[in-house]
Amino acid sequence: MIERMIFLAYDHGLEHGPDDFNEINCDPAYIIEIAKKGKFDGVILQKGIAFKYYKELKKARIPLILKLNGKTNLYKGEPISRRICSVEEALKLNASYIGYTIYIGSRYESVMMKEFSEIEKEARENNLKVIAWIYPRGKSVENIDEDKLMIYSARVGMELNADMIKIRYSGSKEALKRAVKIAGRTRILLAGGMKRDEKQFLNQIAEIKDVDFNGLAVGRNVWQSKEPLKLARRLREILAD
Ligand code: FBP
Repeated sequence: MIERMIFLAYDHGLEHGPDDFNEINCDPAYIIEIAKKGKFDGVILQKGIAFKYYKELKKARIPLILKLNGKTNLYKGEPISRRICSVEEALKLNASYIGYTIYIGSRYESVMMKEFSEIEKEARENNLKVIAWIYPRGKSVENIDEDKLMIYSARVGMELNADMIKIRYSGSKEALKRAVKIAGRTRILLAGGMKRDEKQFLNQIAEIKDVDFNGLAVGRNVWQSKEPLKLARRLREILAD
């Protein structure tokens, strides 16, 4: 049976800005509570929250996935996300995984790939696992079929020696099967995307549950929900089914 994980992503304050948050979910302590009570396999944070809420994280005993790069959405050029945190800091924070985003297809993909490969090497030397967010972005990929891009993303993560690859589901189950296959021994996680109607979101996961992907790294669909713990429970039930 395939091992499945569900990570709670909360790096949006940097990537999207405060518009993603309301008065409740803008509080990192609230998210750490959800991660704990919702039995998530880890929480994905940038270093600011990880350092400032270290005590809460430690108490909750939730594995930390520390993002080492990031950008804001104010910048509108060809996508690039540079390193803003080190493997050394990840070790100080007792992170279980480090995460890094690569925008494949961007004019700057080589910069991110090089940075990723240095980080990946350092992470391995320190027994840290590596999750690569592989997101096709930029002018060059504008007219390329979504399924093709998802499958290519999966292979890129594998070629770069990531332990897990976070990709966006294109909406085609057949393409997802191919992406899982093409990623070989590298595990596939699916991002959640924008907040959707909960039934619709859960139905989509239920439709693909028999594909051998390894889980979800989901953010907005959980912590923007009025009942995040209920949603988390349903997700776990569906994936374990
Ligand atoms: P969601 O489940 O909310 O989509 O989060 C997944 C994620 O990859 C986050 O880790 C990241 O902050 C965000 O999506 C990036 O979103 P965008 O597609 O706008 O770059």
